[in-house]
Amino acid sequence: MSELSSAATADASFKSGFLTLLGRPNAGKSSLLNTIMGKKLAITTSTAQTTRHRFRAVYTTDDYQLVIVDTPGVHKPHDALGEELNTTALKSLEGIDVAAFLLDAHEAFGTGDEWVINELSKYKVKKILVISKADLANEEQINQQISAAREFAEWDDVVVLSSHTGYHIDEFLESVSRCLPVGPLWFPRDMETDQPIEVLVAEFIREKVLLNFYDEVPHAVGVVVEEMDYNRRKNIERIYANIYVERSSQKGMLIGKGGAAIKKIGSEARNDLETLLGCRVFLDLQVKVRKNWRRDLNQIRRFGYGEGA
Ligand SMILES: Nc1nc2c(ncn2[C@@H]2O[C@H](COP(=O)(O)OP(=O)(O)OP(=O)(O)O)[C@@H](O)[C@H]2O)c(=O)[nH]1
Ligand SMILES: [Mg+2]
Repeated sequence: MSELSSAATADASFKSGFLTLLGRPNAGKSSLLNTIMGKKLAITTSTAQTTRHRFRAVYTTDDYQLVIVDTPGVHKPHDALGEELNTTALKSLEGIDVAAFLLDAHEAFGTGDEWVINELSKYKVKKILVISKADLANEEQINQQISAAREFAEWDDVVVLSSHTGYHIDEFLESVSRCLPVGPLWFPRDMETDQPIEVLVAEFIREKVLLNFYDEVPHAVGVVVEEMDYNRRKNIERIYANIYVERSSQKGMLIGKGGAAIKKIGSEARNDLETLLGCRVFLDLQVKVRKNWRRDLNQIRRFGYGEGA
């Protein structure tokens, strides 16, 4: 037994386990993860299919350790990328303790939600119904969502919350922790995510591309960090990354007139990266064309999205 786990199991009431966040694209899964963690680790945008990795964050208190698995939104797939994202999300239900199904309080309950709940019902896990974005809905809407979701499954608990205002976040964590089994500290207390730093950096860059261009290139964008080089004396991280798009017209758009667009993306990403890394950042971004990469499973995995991630 490792030192870490023996220290934790000395306390017989310490609990630990896995929570998967599941729901349709845009339901607010990554925002909930960030609010629980108290900082931005996962990227969030108002476009569907923002999350492409099965992203794990580790939340540790004096009483329990929770591994939170953020997943890509589950939806009817249109291409190989979509299928891969579904597989990634559903696979993360295997061997976990609790699943939270997020239902947007102000979006009408639809067949997409029904489909996700049916998938979820196939797994033997504790199930919490989360009505998200409570700040955007009234009581009647919220009650309608709860009744609709109750028609399709039995829920161990129901929590109405808002990641933006912090409403009922503590209640949600209490509810989850009640479902956790007694268990050891699996990860060091100060560990926050299992993602390599290159993946976080690539995701932060992709978020800025989506925020600036989501009408034009929503899902055609893939980002790969080629190199990161930290200079201790200058306390500066040099980051070289490629942004892949599917068509040369998209490349032109991302670069912009005289490079204005890519400069804007770069400076917005740099601000966030300096917070994430705690040092100055030099960011070199190149835009490249990789035709039809979303239909090519090998390419999707080379980017690190989906199943293999
Ligand atoms: N008003 C409000 N907006 C929210 C809340 N939580 C999330 N949002 C917004 O909803 C949008 C989607 O949030 P995400 O957290 O990216 O959703 P997601 O479920 O991770 O989406 P995918 O990764 O695409 O599946 C973003 O614009 C968020 O700012 C909330 O509590 N209140
Ligand atoms: Mg997400």
